[in-house]
Amino acid sequence: MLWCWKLILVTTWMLHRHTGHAQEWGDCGGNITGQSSGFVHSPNYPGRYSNNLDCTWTIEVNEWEGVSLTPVSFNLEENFDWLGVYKKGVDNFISLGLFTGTNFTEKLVAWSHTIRLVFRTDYSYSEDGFKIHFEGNKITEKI
Ligand SMILES: [Ca+2]
Repeated sequence: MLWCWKLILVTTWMLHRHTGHAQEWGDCGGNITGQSSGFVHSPNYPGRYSNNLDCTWTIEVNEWEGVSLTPVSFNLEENFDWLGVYKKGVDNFISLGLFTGTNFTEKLVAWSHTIRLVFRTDYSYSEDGFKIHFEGNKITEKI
C-alpha cells in the first residue's frame, strides 16, 4: 500500500505546484518542505503576537533553487523583539541578518535552498508582527 500513499503525496504536491496555491504558516515555527512559495506570519497575525515567543521555521525549497524573502508587512517592538534569518551552510546555519522594528530588508535572497527564520520576543509589549512571502528561485549563476 506504500506506493498508493506515495502516489497521493506526489499528486498533492503536483496540484499545489500547478495551482500556485499560496499556503500560509502562522503557528509558532514548523518545517515547510516541498513548497515553491508561500507565506509565513507571526502567531496571531494581523493581531499582536505574544510575549516570550521562541519560534523557528525551517523552509526548504527545491535543491537547485535559492529562497527569496519579501516582506508583506513587518512591525516588531524595536530592539526587544527580533526576527533572525539564517541560511544553511555546510554544517551549520549562517546568519543573514537580524531584524527588528519595521526594518526588514526590501527583498532578501539566500543562495541556499534551506533557510531558517527565528522569531524571539521578550517579556513585555508587542506589535502587529510580520508576514513574509517566501519563494524558491532557480539559481542560474553564482556571482
Ligand atoms: Ca516585546
